[in-house]
Amino acid sequence: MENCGCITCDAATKELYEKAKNEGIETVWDRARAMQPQCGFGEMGLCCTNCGMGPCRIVKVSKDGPQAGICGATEDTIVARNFARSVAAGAAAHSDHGRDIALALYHVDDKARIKDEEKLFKLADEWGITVEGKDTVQVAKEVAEKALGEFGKVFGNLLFLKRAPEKRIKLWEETGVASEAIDKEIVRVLHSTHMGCDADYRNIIRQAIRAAMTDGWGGSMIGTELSDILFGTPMPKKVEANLGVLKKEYVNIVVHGHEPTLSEAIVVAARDPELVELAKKQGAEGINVAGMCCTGNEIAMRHGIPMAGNFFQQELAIMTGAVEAMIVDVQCIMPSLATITKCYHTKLITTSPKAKIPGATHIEFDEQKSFEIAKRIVKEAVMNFKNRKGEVHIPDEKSEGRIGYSLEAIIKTLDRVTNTHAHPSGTVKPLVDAIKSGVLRGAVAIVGCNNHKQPHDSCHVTLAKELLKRDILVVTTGCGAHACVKAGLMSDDARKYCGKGLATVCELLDIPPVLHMGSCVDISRILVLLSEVAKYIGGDISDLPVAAAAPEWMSEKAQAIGLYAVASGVYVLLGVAPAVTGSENVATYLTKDIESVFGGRFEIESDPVKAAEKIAAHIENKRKRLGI
Ligand code: NFS
Ligand code: SF4
Repeated sequence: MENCGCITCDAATKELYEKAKNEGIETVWDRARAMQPQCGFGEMGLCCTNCGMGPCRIVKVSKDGPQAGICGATEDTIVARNFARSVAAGAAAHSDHGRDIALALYHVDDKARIKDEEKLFKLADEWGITVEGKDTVQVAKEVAEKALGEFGKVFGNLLFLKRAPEKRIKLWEETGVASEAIDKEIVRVLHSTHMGCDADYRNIIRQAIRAAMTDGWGGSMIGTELSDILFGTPMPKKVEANLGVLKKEYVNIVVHGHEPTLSEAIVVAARDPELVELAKKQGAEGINVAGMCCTGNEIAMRHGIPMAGNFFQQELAIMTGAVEAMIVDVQCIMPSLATITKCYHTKLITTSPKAKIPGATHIEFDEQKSFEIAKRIVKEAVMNFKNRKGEVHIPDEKSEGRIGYSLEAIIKTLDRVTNTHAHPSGTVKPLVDAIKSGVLRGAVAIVGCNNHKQPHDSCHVTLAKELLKRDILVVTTGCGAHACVKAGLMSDDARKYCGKGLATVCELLDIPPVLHMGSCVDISRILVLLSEVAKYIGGDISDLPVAAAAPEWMSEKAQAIGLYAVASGVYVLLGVAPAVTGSENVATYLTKDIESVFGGRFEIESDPVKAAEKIAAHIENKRKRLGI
C-alpha cells in the first residue's frame, strides 16, 4: 500500500485532528511524534526491569555491549519473559472483566433482569448444573458461582476447553497447555518470569500460552456468555457510526471502556422520563447516548446505540465541544482525556475502583445499585449542558451498517437457506457448503486496536476490502469493527467490494460482507464458531481455511488474543511487530516453529495489501490440504 502520510483514512477524524492542531490541543499523534525515536531496547523486548539489580539491556548492534543481564539472563530469556508478562496482563484484563460480569449475574435477585433465559439454561446444562425444581434466579446464581469457580478452583482444567474439537483438546493436553484456573495461570506467569526462575524461552512461552488460553477459552468466554444471559444475545440490527452521531441540540453522553454492566445501566437511565424532562428544562431536546471502543460495541450490538468511534477518536470526541460527559470504566481509556476535558466543558467521569484518573470526577459504580448510580451520572451530564463553551463542532460524517452477529444470529441467518433446502436447521452446514464449493474461499477475523505506527483505520479497512474482493468473508470485533462500520463495510452497498461468490452469498443470506461479532471479549464467539465448523467437518480448527489479523493492534489484550488464537490453530497476522524481535529464537519460534506444534503461527506484515496476499495464500493452502 502506498503510504500517503495521512494519519487516518477517516474523514471525521481528519477534521477534528485539524481542529485540535488549530487550537493547540495535543493528541495521541502529537505525543507519538514527540516520542520519536522510540527506545530500541524496548521495541525489541531487550530491556529487563524484573529485579533491583537492573535495569539491564542487551546490546544487539555490537558485540562490545552487554550480551546478558547482570544475573546472566540471555536475550531469549529476557524477550520471552517480557512477552509472557504482557500476555498475562492482557489475559488478566479480559478475565477480570469476565469475573465482574459473573459477579453481576450472581447478585441478580429478579428474574426480569435475565434477558436470555434460554442461554442460561443451556449453559447450566453444559456445566452439569441440575435445574429441576429451581427457579431462574437460583439457576443464575449457580451458573455464576460455577463461572467464578473458574478463576480460583483448586483442581481441574477450564470448563470451556471442552467446547473445542476433540483433536484440539487432545493436542492441548499433550503439549501441556490445557489451562487450569484463570488466576492460577496468570500468577504462574508472574512467578515463573520472576528473577531467577524460568530461563527456557520455550517453556516461558508455553506458560504464556496457558495464561492466554484463560483469556479466550476462560475469562473472555465467561464475559461473553454471561453478558448475553444478563443483557441479551445480540441479533442483527441497524446502527449509525462515527462522530457524526453526536447531536448538537441534545445532551451527549459518551460511554467509553469495556464492561457492559455500566453501559447498560446508563442506556436505561438516559431513557428515564424524569431525566429526559430535566434535559429539556436545561434547553436540550433530549439525551443522546453514544458508545466508544468496546463498550460502544456492546451496547450497539444489543440496543442499536450509535457508535461514536474507536480508540483513536476518544480525545477527538471531546473536541467537538458537544459532549456533556464521557463516562469510563476500565481499559483503553487515555489518561490524556483529563487534560483535554479541561479545555472544554466535558466532564470525565470515572466509575471503577480499578481505574481512577487525576482530574476526573469519580462516581463509583456499584452493580447492586446500578440504576440509582447510573441516574446520578446521567444527571451530572444533563446539568452540564448549559456549561457548553464556544462553538460546537460535530463532523457530518456518519455511516450506517447492520451489526449484531452473535453465533446464534449467524446460525439463525444460515437457517434461512437450510430451511428452503430441506436441510436440518441450526447448523453451520450452509457455511461449510459455501466454503467447500469455493463460492467462499474462507473467512478472516479482523480485530484489534488503533496504533500510531499504522495510519488510523486505514489498515483495517484496506485489509478488509482486499479480502472481500478475493471472496473471503470478514468477521470483526473491537476497534476493527468500528473502523469497518464507519467505512460502510457493514452496509448492503459494501457488496460492491466483493468478488462474485461472496456477493452472491451476501445476497442469498441477506448479510453484509463484514460481520460485526462484538467487542474484543467476544472473540470467544469466533472460537466457538470455528470449533463448530471444525467439528462439522470432523477435523480441527487448524484444518480450516481461516485466519486472523490485527493490523493496528496496540494492547496487551491483543497479544493475549493473538497467542490463544495461535494455540487454537489459527494463523495470526500482526500489522505491528510485538516486542520480540530482540531474540531471533523467540521470534522464529512464534512466527515459524510453533506451527508444527499448534498448527497456528504469527505472521508480521505492516502493509495491508501484502497482508491480504499472505492471508489469501494461507487460505488457498489450507483449501488444497482439505482437497477442496
Ligand atoms: Ni480491544 Fe477494546 Fe479497542 Fe484495542 Fe482497546 S477498545 S478490548 S484493546 S483499543 S480493540
Ligand atoms: Fe537484570 Fe536479571 Fe534483574 Fe532482569 S532479572 S533486571 S536481567 S539482573
